[in-house]
Amino acid sequence: MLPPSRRDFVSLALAESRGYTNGKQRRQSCWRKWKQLSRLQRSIVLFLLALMLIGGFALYPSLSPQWGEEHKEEKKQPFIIDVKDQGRPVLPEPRSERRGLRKRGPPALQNRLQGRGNSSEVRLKNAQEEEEGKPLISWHGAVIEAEQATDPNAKEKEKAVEPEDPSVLQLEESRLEAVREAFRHAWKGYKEFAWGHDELKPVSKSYTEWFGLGLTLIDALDTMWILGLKKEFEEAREWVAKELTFNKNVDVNLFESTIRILGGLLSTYHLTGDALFLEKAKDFGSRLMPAFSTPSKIPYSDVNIDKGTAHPPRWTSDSTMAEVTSIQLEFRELSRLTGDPKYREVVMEVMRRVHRLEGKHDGLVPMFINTNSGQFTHVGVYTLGARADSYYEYLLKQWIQGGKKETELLEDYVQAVEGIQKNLLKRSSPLGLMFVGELSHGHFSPKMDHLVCFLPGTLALGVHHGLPAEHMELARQLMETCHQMYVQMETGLSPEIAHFNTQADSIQDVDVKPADRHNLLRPETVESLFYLYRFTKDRKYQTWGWEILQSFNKYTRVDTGGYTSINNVRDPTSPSPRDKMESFFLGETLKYFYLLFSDDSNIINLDKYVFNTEAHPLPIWPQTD
Ligand code: DMJ
Repeated sequence: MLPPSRRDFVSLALAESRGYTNGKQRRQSCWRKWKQLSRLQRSIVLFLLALMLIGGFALYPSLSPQWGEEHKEEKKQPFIIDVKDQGRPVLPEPRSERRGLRKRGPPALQNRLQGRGNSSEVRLKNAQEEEEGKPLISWHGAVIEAEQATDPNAKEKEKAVEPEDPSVLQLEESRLEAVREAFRHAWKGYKEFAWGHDELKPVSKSYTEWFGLGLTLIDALDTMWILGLKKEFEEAREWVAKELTFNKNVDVNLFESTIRILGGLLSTYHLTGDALFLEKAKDFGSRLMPAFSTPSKIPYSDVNIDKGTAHPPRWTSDSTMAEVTSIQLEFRELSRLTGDPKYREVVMEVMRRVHRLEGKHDGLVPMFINTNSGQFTHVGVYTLGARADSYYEYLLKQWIQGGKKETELLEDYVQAVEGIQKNLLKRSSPLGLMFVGELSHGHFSPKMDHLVCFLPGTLALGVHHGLPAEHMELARQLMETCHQMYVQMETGLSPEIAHFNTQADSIQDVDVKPADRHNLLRPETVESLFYLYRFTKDRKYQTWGWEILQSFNKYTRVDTGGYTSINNVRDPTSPSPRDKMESFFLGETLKYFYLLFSDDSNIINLDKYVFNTEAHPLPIWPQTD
């Protein structure tokens, strides 16, 4: 028989191990156990407890600052907007990456760039990647949780491990070849009937002159390089070297010549490394400078590149908003390359003044600005279409070009998107398509220019660079709408302007007024399809683009060479050619088709390049600049 105390102990232990005890019993047993211990045993237990307590306190101070630091570190992470004392939000610099090697050489770039990356001076980490898990705070206080954001790389990562399906590769190559073939056909017409002139008239086999500077040829240079059309590129280079001169007594439009000529020369210089193009860009850029000699510093629309004189259009002293705010990427880049700040200074002065101007409506700008007073004119009319479109595009793109430091640009962009969401969006009937209308003195008009179809691509680009995920949702919906602007037409080609039906009993979403039925071979929808495909890898965007290319081939291709704009997208039996191939068909439309059909995200990597509004890629600046 065990002594009573031992019996108790055993029975308690058994009871505990079977899990029969309640809390009160457990407390009693502990007390009983404590009392059973000898004085020495109790002292040892107490001593050990005291030791543990002291150790705990001693360690605490060394742990606490570490916590503090960790939290500070978190706050310092890039892409979290740091709200400083003055209340002005400051976006910390993105992490600077090591300089990449310049990769230059002859065309057929797309073959040799596989897996190597494009020529670049900076390697920026994907913004989304860097900000993973970190909240982004909008200028208007909304906190955007990073996990809401789409991971633009997710599909690309999937793609990287996807085994190369031969039928997919074959389809890709056949579509790329179809674009090259379309380019060669267009080039054939230009070469035979318009060589060295501004635009081809493919039906009458002649040409038009706008500036008299070989506009189509210059606009198409980097497209040929990207498509790998070596022979054509070399012939064009030869013309630039031997024939192109800016010593000409001609008036050029500041905006159009900047985006097409200056932008085309600068991007070709970057892709090829050929100093000829930089020299030409310098010469041309310096001849545009007189446009900025105005009382308000808001440039005139036209410059005579020989006399060095500038003037507004004959009927007004206004310039259009898009024109004065969509020349910045090119002038800024020219300053960076030449080391001469004057180009950057004149265009940034325009941005500063526009930023400060009263008269915006929730971040939306009027279509005109006066070159004498520097004030907005025609206040009260707001559109994302003609005369305002690329103002919004360049806010975002300048911010990207400069390494995401110029917070006023981002602020204006984010506010403008909020303004679009608040004032310009409506749904059509019967399909419920989200479209961007116009506001005229408080009256909403369901009119949408095809030009507005740049917007899905720009929104998607913003999300890729860290902006709110809800912009991507809007981009997807607007992309669908732009697609419908094509498929609801009998030719499968979009009109220049669409009117959306909003009444519940409508039969078709898109209506077109007789004067708006033309198609100028514009790029905006194909451009946005390219961005949406690059970031989502959803193949439906390629399919939509492929259908558009088929329609261009069916209704706008001229047998003897070239493509023509048409008068009537609603009449497949008589689309009525307008006899003009705009330079942007080669500069933009065909280039974006090619990039859309390519699965190689390294052909013009969007973490290294930003496209100007004429589809000429310019480098995102290295962080040391
Ligand atoms: C091009 O010159 C540019 O894309 C510009 O931003 C808008 N108009 C044409 C293409 O439609």
